[in-house]
Amino acid sequence: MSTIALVGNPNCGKTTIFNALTGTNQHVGNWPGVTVEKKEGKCRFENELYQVIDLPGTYSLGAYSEDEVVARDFILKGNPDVVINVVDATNIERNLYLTVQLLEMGVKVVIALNMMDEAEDKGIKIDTKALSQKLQVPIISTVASKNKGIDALIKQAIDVIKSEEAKSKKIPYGHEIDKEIEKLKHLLNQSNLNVEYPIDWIALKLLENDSYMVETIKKASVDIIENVKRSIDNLTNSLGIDPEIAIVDKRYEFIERSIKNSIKKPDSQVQTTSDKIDNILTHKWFGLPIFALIMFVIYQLTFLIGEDIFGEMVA
Ligand SMILES: Nc1nc2c(ncn2[C@@H]2O[C@H](COP(=O)(O)OP(=O)(O)OP(=O)(O)O)[C@@H](O)[C@H]2O)c(=O)[nH]1
Ligand SMILES: [Mg+2]
Repeated sequence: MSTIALVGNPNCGKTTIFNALTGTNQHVGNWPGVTVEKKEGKCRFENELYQVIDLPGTYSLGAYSEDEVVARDFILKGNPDVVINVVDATNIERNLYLTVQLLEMGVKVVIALNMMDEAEDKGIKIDTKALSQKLQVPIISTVASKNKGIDALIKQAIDVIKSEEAKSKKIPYGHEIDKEIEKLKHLLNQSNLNVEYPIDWIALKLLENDSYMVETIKKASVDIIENVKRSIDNLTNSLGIDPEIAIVDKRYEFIERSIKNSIKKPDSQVQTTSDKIDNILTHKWFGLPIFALIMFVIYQLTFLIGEDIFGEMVA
């Protein structure tokens, strides 16, 4: 049975999509060794069953929090056949940081661009076709809370499962970092390591000084880790900053370029009805008189209603 994993930032709608896909056919437990909740379920599409896993919300795939480690370990070791990356359309730049990391890992990804109703309310316009071309990932717009787009999403995910192997995406990190990546790749290729991750990604993670990757490679070759340290020192000297930070910057630059022509935000934020009411109620001059008026009306009502009830009781 093929496995579909739901991955995304906290609160972007993963569980809502999970529920829409699996209905009552789900099971909640814990991930081994941690207190993080594990949700698994089954989804039937065109008479075939798929296993669906709802992973904890995470902004990144480093090794900093339990949630991050659970999500990342499942993607690396659980070998999902496709990852549905749920992206909050109202906060696309921040959400795409995780997307970029998934693409770098070389997993098969479909983006569920969720909260499209809220994005529309806020006047955010997204050209999903252009964005999909830039990122080279299929994108399906969804409003999970209203069950919109869910069928199209599962269909797309299955198409991707059946498509050819995914390749890890290369983001340009600039000449200096790219050069060190190439050096490390060469070393990794020569040492015939028995690890199943893409070589580009291993080299990148080593330069990021990622604790999990450093430990994994150290077991196979201490020599490579010595070379990594040298590469990091070289880069810190030439870039003037820690390569880990430089890599984060480059990912954000890539995101900026990708969304430049596909997302339009309103010049001034569109005001929702609740914003408009807030503006009147908290106005510098009218705020207090309105407050006094409301209190007066409540006071009068209390007596009017009170008199009616008690008046009748006494009578
Ligand atoms: N307006 C709107 N609300 C949504 C949409 N999808 C989900 N929500 C709401 O957003 C909130 C968070 O949704 P969840 O599905 O719990 O999000 P999550 O990603 O599982 O959150 P964590 O597990 O905490 O990371 C809930 O109140 C949902 O009803 C959507 O497309 N539009
Ligand atoms: Mg959830």
